[in-house]
Amino acid sequence: MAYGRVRRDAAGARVAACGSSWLGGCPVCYGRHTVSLSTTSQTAACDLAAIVDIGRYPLDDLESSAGRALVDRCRVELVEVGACELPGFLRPDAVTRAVAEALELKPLAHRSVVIHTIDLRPAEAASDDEDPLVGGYRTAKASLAYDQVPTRSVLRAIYESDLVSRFIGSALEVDSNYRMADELGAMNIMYHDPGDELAWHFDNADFAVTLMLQPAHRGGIFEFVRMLRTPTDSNPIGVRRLLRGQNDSARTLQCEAGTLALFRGRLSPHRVTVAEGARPRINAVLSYAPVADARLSSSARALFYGR
Ligand SMILES: O=C(O)CCC(=O)C(=O)O
Repeated sequence: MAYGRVRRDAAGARVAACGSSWLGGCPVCYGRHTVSLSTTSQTAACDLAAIVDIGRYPLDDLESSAGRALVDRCRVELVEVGACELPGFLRPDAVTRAVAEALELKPLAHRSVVIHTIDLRPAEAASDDEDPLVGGYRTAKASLAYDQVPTRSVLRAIYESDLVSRFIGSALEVDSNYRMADELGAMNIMYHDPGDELAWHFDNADFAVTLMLQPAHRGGIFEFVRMLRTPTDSNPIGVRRLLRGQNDSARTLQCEAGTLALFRGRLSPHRVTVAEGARPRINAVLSYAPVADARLSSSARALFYGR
């Protein structure tokens, strides 16, 4: 995949796609863009620079040595660790705004408690004694669908940026990386109130991209076991051991507020431990696909969003 290009003015300074200097944000076009569900970028580089720490993470100049080093670091971590964390991806004031926006929207989120297998198939009931591979495990959370996230929000500006999509595609070494075309599932805000959790699961997609806005007061920790399966070995013995609590090789991601995390979840089981304390865990899940028109099935929509 080609790295992104940066524009320069006559003096050679870096300029945003809108043409103005992006350092310190763009006073000309910031906040005026309109966004809609589209595979076309709706976020100018100057808008992004006011939200993402472009100095630390040069998404607008991936061909530079710093940009190449960033992509290479992500690729190495994704192979060696199975996940990659970019702390401070979101600027602190953007985190504050995004949390305020998310808390205002929280009453609209769809709350679900689902019992499922580790392969995300519906299960009849939670069970301890039967084969853990067919047993049910509890996932409880509330999800805000993409069409409920307002047009001029911090999270839409990030998700609808081509620079972000291109960087994620480069880091994950995928040939084509499109924002998902699903009005509900493309990008979600997830809320974990006290007692909520995500049970161990393997994803249906190759990778997941999350952006932490507010960790739980206690708990709500992302845990994963790198490559417990391979494309040719579903490793039922190893998976049973994990579900019986006999695998102590799980790693955790720190996921401080503002951290972008990339994770290969199809072969590496992962969970989010029970959230505790008064402060809800809030993060965004950004969904991408190798094709331009990827959508959820109607059953998945009903399960995740209740409509
Ligand atoms: O909320 C998280 O940190 C993890 C989300 C997750 O497990 C997933 O998207 O598959």
